Amino acid sequence: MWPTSVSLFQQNKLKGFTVKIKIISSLFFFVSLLSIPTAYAGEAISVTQAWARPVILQNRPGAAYMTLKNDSDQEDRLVKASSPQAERIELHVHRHQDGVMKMEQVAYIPIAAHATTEIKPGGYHLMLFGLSKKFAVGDMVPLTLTFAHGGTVDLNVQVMKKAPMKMDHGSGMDH
Ligand SMILES: [Cu+2]
Repeated sequence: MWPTSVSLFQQNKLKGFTVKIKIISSLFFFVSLLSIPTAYAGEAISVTQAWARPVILQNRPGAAYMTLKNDSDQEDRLVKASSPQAERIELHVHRHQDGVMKMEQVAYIPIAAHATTEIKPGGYHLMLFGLSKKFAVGDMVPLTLTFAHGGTVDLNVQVMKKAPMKMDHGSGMDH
C-alpha cells in the first residue's frame, strides 16, 4: 500500500503541475489577445494601430498614436481628442525646419476621402497634458476622438514601448 500511495501523491502533484501550465498558457493567450490592436469604428471613421508611450514621470506629457481610416466620400478632420486621464490633449505635428525637428500644435489632423492618415512618431501625434496617473506598459488609456463629419469615436489605447505590428491585409488572402 505504501508505495502505491506515494505514486498516487506524485501523480496528483504532476496533475497540479499540468493544470498550472495550462492556466499559465491560457493567460499568455489572453494577454496576446489583448495586445492585438483593436479596431474602433465610428460611422465612416475607423481607428487601428492605437498605442501610447509609457510615461514614467507623471508631470511629463504623454503621446498617443493611431491610424485613422476615412471610408466616406469627403475629407474628414480629427478636431479634438479628450481623455478622463488627461487635463487636455493637443494635436501636434513634427516638422523639419532649418534642419531642426520642431513640434507645433495644429487645429486639426486631416484624413482625405477613402484614405488613411497615420498618426505616428515623427509626424502627427496626440499630446496628453496633465496626466492623472503614470502610463505603464499594458495600461489602457481611454480616448474620445471627435471628427468634423464622422462624429466621435471612443477607444482604449494600450500603453506600449513601441508601435504595434501592422495587421497585414495586403498579402496572402484576398478579401
Ligand atoms: Cu507634441
